[in-house]
Amino acid sequence: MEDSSSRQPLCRSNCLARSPSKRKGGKARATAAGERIYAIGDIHGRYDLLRDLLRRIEQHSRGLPEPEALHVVLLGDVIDRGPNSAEVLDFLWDWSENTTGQIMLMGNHEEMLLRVLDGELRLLRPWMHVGGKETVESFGLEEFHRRDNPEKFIAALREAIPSKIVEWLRKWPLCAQSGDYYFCHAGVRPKVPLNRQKRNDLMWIRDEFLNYEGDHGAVVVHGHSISPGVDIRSNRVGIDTGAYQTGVLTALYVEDEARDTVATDPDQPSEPENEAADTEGQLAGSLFGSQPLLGRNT
Ligand SMILES: [Mn+2]
Repeated sequence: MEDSSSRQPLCRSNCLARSPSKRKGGKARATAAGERIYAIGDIHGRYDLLRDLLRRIEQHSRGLPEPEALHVVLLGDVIDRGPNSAEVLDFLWDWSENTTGQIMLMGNHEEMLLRVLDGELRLLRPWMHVGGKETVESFGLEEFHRRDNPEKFIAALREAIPSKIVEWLRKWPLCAQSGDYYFCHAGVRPKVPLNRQKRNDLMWIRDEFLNYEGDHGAVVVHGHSISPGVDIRSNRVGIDTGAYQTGVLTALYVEDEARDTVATDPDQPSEPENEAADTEGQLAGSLFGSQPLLGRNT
């Protein structure tokens, strides 16, 4: 069977692949025709929640008619703070190798890691304090202390993180768009066209974006700023529900004019359907093997 999701790719790197559909006053916002999208908020090293949420997404998607194209968009900050960043990256790498249709967007935490690896010594200590400590520990290193030699530490970090992962991380795009929906990690600068947004704003912006009530040209689906539940506004939808602390990792489902949320429940973790197959190292195969969530591998 032909892979329809790779035939109709969501915009990846230049944010220009699809222009918003024409809307006449009051018409509901819609994705590009036939695109089913699940956008996932900040995972922050919670491998357990990522697996749980993907099971729920698969179930949600199975309950709907077969889509023309299916995408999972990760809104960045997959690492730091939580305990299992190495596993998260390893899983996402395997998943990307085995199926198509997922899009990982760069968050400010991925950027910090890359800048540290590129030798930005002054970032080391601040990064440790915002969750870099947990990431380096997940790769088997001890956190960086003031007394440590930063060059040596970075050399050890370069050894610890597989270079294929680092080179792949560097390629993560900053945004994606489908119809009236625009996806990025932090948000956009108000009054600047979506195709002229700056890298720094897309990954770091907060109040100027969060407090702006005007139209951005598309509904911006973002993470980065934690809200107690899905933060639905007319011009944006925030889905960072603070997973690393709350145990609630949230996904927004959009397809044509439909919208829904799928989230983990800290009181009721979802159970793997096939415990034996659902073990480390077989993730992509077991989750999506018989009934792939993303793409149809031939
Ligand atoms: Mn962030």
